[in-house]
Amino acid sequence: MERTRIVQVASGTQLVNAHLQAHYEVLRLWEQPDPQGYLAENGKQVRGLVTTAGHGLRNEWLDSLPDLGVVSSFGVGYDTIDAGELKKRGVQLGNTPDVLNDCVADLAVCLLLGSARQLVRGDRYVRDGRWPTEGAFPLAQSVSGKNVGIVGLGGIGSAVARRMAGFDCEIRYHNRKPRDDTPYTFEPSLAALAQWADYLVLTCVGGPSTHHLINREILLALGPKGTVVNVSRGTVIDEEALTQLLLEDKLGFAALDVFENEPEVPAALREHERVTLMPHAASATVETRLKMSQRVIDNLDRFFETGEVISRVV
Ligand code: 8YV
Repeated sequence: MERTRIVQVASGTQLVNAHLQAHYEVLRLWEQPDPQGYLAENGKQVRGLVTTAGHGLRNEWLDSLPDLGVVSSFGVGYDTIDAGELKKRGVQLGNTPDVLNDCVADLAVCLLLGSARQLVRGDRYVRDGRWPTEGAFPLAQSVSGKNVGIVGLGGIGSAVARRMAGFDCEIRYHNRKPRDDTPYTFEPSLAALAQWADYLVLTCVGGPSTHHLINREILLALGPKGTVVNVSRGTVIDEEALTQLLLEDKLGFAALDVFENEPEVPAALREHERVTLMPHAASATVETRLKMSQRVIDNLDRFFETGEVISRVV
């Protein structure tokens, strides 16, 4: 039997690679020095495309893929994929929401606590043998009972809120619209939320709608005792303003999993002692990556079986 032809943009997890290899005719785009030219020659009869939130999909490719019906992307974010363009062309887009909410929220809390209690610095202090000679470590910031502002109360934001409520924190949130299914207080003004919050946690979507949402004004409102935690997208924060305000001591702390120009992180952030850094790893546990992989596979297979992906963006 002839196999369905798909394009794989980047090598995936073992599970994804093995499944695709076993069930589809896979065009491995990442091995092509000229992806555009390769697709122009081989794109006919391609019915599916598998990519990741990080690698996305270039609109220029689409004209070479006239038979494309489905895009299955590894990750919940799809800011690197033009969902509107796919919709226009009648191509379904599937992503991997929900299965990673707990895992991403865990890392947000980990970053928040780690930054507040200076976990990384403390570890280094002990390892470097400074404790016996320099004595007690500088005092940190408390977490329990503090104010936590959440920017983007979706599945991940709600999971962060539940966790921080367990630390007796008061939770407020800013969204495009208030939600009527949560116990948390809606704050229509992002600046007012930042002013109120000790910890401002970003769990909103990326893309043009949130580009530099967290700008100089918002960071100034958060202030010299405030902490910004970002597990959303690097583009949500004006990174230059963030760096500047940290250097001027007008912003307290930053705990970041994502950056504007990943994997490049500006030296000023890497060298700043009140910054905690992670290499975009909020969903990167064995268990969660397995669930995400399975959803990528299920979205694709289900589309070819029923005409509908499971987790449909468009
Ligand atoms: C992954 C992510 O790092 O889900 C997302 O949107 O950013 C992360 O879970 C990403 O999918 C890897 O490309």
